[in-house]
Amino acid sequence: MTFDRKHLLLYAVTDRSWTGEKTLREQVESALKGGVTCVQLREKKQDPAAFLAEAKEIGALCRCFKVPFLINDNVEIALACGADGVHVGQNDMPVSLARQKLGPDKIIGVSAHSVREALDAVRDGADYLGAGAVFSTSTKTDTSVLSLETLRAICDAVPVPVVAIGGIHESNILKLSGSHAAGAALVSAIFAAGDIEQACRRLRALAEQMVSDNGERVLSEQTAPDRTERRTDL
Ligand code: 3NM
Repeated sequence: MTFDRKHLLLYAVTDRSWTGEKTLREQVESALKGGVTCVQLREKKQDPAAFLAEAKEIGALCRCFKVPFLINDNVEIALACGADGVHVGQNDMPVSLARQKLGPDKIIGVSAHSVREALDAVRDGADYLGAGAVFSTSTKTDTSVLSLETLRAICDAVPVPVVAIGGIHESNILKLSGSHAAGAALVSAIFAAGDIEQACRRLRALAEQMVSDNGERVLSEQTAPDRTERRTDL
């Protein structure tokens, strides 16, 4: 799949905390129907066999909707299930090793909390960055809140798109307007919602409004160097 900044517009990161009445697969299907543009399967406790079976099932669903499907932090599962790529954190597999294992065509996203981490990730082969937490969140406890100035500095420092993450809900997503983020990544605002499909429809409209302020940045990215030649001067 050819990766584009538009895929970061409304990015769903899974969490099975709110499954029960519905399976995670059903919840992801509702999110896809509601208009999410990327899905990351994030499993921290699942045993490998169950993780792989679920990844195959949810990956097939994402393919039907032509939405990129990424695996959090597990390159082996990503390769085994034919995912479009992975997302790695600063304490996960090094980006250069993930790139080596996945080859040049898979998507690699990397979490970055500062301009330095962002530049290092791009140098090592990241296709996009996740920057956060942009607001306080109880979904991930080992993260701290970035200022909106830092988010914008990260977006402006790198030649790849950046998705904002952490504590983003319908009530605050428009505060990211003008940050130059390509979109918003959300966990609880999607998976804890009573009606996931409707929540995603509303979030999608708000995300579109949020990025419509970023016209200048998109134009300058279009004139950026060819991304197939990985930058080594960062
Ligand atoms: N990564 P919610 S914050 C998975 O700061 C994740 O890098 C973060 O969950 C980071 O949308 C986060 O429910 C959790 O706040 C985001």
